[in-house]
Amino acid sequence: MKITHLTPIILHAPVTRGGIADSTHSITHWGAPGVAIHADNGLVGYGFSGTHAHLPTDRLIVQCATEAFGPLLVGEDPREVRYLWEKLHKHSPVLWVGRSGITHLALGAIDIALWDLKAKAAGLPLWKLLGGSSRKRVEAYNTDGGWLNWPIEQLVSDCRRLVEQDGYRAVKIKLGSADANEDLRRLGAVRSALGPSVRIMTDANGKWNLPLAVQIGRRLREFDVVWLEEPIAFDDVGGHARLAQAIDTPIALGEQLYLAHQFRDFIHAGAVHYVQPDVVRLAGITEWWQVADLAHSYSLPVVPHVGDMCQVHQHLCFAHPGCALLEYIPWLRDWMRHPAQIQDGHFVAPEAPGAGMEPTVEALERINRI
Ligand code: 0YR
Ligand code: MG
Repeated sequence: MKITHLTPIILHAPVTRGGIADSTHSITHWGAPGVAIHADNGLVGYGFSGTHAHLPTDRLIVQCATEAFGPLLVGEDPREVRYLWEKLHKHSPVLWVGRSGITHLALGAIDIALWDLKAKAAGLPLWKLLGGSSRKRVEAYNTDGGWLNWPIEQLVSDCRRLVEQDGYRAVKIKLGSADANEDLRRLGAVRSALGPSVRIMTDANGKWNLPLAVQIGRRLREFDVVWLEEPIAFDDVGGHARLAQAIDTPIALGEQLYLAHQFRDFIHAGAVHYVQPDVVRLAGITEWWQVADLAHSYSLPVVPHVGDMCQVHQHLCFAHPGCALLEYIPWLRDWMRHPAQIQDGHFVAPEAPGAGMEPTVEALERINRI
């Protein structure tokens, strides 16, 4: 089996109700720039990054994947994915210009597409190829009711619907409002509406400085919050280590870390409790697995961030022993051939061969018009 060529793909999927915001970003679309990798036996592997759908940067990512990395892959056997990852990551002229950022996102999309091909060639869903079991329980927590631009009434009714109608037992709400007291009012309203047994996660998307994070972080105890996510700048190891000493609520982070080495530094410093590696921010499944093993060896739970809109991570969660919980956001579901299925707040193990990011035929037609 040999790779013949790569083709670029850019998906831009609308978000819920036309626009969402957290404390640092407002977006109307979720971006999935990526690649199709074609093999000489007719199989096609798909892999994507996850972005805020800014077309000029999405073009750079797919161009890096197809034009810079692509020629290094042609003629190779895609099933030798770990070898190819090393080849692209360590011994390529592309990495001379970028150890993270666009080159890393491009490599991530390629790595996912290679694993997709490997799983398709084996005729297996990725979780099975990786040794997982559909008997494992992987719970979903839902982030799509908790956006910062929802007025408090909408926030409360969305969270109620997710729990009472849709069967989720855990939801995440965004913090980092201009007025920190407003954050506490919103959190309090959600806690009273949902009652004591539903788990609530919080995410400040890096908005605060350290003293404010300590101040608000200490108040979170009143609301029995599972974790406080990205309270301060996402790459500040020392700041998070100090915060972890100062508050009771556990810290979650990782969605913006590019490198396994960065996770090592956070974990070693005691600066993170819930580890949130993202297969589309790290360089794909290959690097994600290293981070998950590392976190697991420190007895830290691995709760992936949903940059792939959970299509790949669900496979990884059915296979990795550190995973029992995964974020869910539905924006890509109409664009994927086999969208993730959730029943009673738990993922249903996908049966289709591959790594889970194959677009629908209609999505592929829409792409050509971007
Ligand atoms: C919007 N999940 C997150 C979205 C989300 C972000 O900026 O990208 O809120 O990825 O923090 O935990
Ligand atoms: Mg987050």
